[in-house]
Amino acid sequence: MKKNFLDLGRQPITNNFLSSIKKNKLKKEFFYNLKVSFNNKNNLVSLSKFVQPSKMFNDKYAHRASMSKTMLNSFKKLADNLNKKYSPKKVLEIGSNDGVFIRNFDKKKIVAVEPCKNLAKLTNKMGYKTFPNFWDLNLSKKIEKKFGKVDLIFSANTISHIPNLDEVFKAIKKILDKNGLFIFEDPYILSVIKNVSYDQFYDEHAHVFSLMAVSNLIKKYDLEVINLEKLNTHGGSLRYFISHKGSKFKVKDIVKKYLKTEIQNKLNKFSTYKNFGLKVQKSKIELRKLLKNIKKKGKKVASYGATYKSATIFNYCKIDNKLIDYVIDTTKNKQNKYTPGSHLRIYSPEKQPIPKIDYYFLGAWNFKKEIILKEKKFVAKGGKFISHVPVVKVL
Ligand code: JHZ
Repeated sequence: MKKNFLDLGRQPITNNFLSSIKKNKLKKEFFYNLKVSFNNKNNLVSLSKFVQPSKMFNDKYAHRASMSKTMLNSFKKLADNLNKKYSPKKVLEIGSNDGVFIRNFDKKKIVAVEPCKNLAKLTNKMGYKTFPNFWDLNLSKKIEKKFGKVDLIFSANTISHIPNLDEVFKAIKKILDKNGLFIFEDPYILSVIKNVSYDQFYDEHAHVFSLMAVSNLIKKYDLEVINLEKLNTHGGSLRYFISHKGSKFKVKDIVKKYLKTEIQNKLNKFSTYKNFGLKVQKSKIELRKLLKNIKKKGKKVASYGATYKSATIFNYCKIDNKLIDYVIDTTKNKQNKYTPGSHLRIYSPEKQPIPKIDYYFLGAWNFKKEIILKEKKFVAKGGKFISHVPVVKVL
């Protein structure tokens, strides 16, 4: 049974960066109520109501995974390891975004799937065969007919975006070679709880996984988790290595170890999520208090990174341009637009309207290290960062 533990209020589509905030444009802005639930049957954390995928993943998709050095390096390291260890013959990626993973492979080996048509066009132009569709059983059958079974399937920050997980795993079961590997990574619920990073919940994140939940979901398809890797990316992610039961792969000890840790952290208990929900309410009060105090002193605050995550923060905490002056982002197609719901103007870091910003709120807190390294001059001039994870504070 699904039971709600968190209410994040009225929220927009996080990819809906607005070109104009004129009244007639704002009238058309779509909002929904964001509530998060725990299912005690399979231990899965999901949105209580899903937003229709076609509303989110369209031909104007803004996020470019290759905008961060951290992600470029993470995917290159994985691809190099996979090429060395398994030399896969056919690689399928589900949710290939701007080609940040597949660019590390021989073009002939790749089949990619990307429902955002602008992105699929981009990787097709790069020479990587990309299907501009949602991942489902029909598409899996179509790809198998054309290319045969695949021995490696990869997916980063995508499986968590698909409401119907039964369809996902059925489609994977169908096309994965009998000794093939399906590897996917997504934000880890234990990290979300520890960091109080409630901003991992938004329209696109239909689910936030635990190992327990993934194991429960795949067992009916005779699939099993054989290995795991804990990643620091996106504030703490888990990379699952999955194969058919009875394949050549043996289940590694780390899988049992993680299951034990999850039980110790009570990820199978509703009370854990309820307590997390209380911490989220406190975080909202603290963030508003901090920003109000800073603004009272006449200081200037910009948000660093027009992230999808920060849509949840700004809309839940009711942050507008009285508390944050504007947002900066390196992604060209977010610049000179407005953030969804909160309507803050987004600028290129090189073209900021205020020459001396006092504080940057880390909207992209998951890239804290990379950003602080990049912003040495800002820090040397007395500039400070604000973060809300794990507790609201000036760093
Ligand atoms: P980032 C998106 O979420 C959406 P977001 C999606 N649903 C998802 O799951 C994750 O990605 C993977 C900018 N930036 O990665 C680039 C700078 O401006 O945290 C990005 O716009 N300067 C698919 O948006 C944003 O910040 C910098 O120096 O929450 C980061 O977005 C760096 C490092 C980044 O994901």
